[in-house]
Amino acid sequence: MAFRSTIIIFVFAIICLLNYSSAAKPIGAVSAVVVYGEELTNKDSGADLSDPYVKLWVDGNHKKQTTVKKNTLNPYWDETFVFNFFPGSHKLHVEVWDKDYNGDNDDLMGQAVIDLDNYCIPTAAAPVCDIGGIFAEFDDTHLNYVVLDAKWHLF
Ligand SMILES: [Ca+2]
Ligand SMILES: [Ca+2]
Repeated sequence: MAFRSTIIIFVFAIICLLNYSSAAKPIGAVSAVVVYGEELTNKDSGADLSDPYVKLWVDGNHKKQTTVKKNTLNPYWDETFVFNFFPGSHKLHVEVWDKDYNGDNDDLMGQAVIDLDNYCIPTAAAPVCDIGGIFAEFDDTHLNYVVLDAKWHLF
């Protein structure tokens, strides 16, 4: 009986610990607009073009994603996403995927990690930081990119 109680207390302690460690409070929010992509990679064959969508997240947040734009390498989304930001984690992750409908896994078309600190850092004195347009380039050709428009602010 005592052993059982010990286990229950132990499990309870672990749950409390997990809750505590995941309870870091956000100090602000990032608003990111996925605007459009240009000259993206074709990951379909024959006469078909990729069906791109974007997954994006800021460190400490769940992934979010845009709608799928069918059969295009120059998609236009204009979709807005809001993320929390936490102390010390300020990277915006961007992945473009080709949706496949024939039962295959979707194909990764490109990915980029954007360090928001390189653009500007909101402070108590200037709590809104308008990053403006960001090119998420997926190779060095100056083609194959997604344009985002982002701002972040402290609560
Ligand atoms: Ca494909
Ligand atoms: Ca496809």
